[in-house]
Amino acid sequence: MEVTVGGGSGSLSLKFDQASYLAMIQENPAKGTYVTTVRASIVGSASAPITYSLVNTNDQQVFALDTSSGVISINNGAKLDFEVSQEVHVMVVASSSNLFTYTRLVVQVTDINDNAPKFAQNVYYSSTWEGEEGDQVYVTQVRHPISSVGFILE
Ligand SMILES: [Ca+2]
Ligand SMILES: [Ca+2]
Repeated sequence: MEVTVGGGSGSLSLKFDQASYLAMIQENPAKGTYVTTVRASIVGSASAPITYSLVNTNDQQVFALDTSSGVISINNGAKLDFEVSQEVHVMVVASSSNLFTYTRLVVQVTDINDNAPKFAQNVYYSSTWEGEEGDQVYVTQVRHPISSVGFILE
């Protein structure tokens, strides 16, 4: 995506290094966690300073952006919840004098086991036999919606 605005800049245009950016982040990241760095440059000859900003597609302030370096980090990581959404899209704008362009950052949220297991029944019955080989006897397996939990009787 390349946008040239205004008549004063001749053939100059502003362009992001990538058409879109992709980052993978574990859910519930800590504030300050690095996400990615976006970078745009002026195509032509000018070397004017470039300012970056986020387009607020939501008001949750999930991400923070350094307006001069293009470094994107986590501001409010509690909103990145794998169980709610596995992918978040953010629009980033670069501008320099009367030039601007934008790109898309796609953040893929990866799962961590952050939910306490919920048991489907209150009591589990299981039996073992005396004289079982080895010191560990596998008793039963309890399933909860996300993963299965095994219990070892020692
Ligand atoms: Ca979660
Ligand atoms: Ca999870």
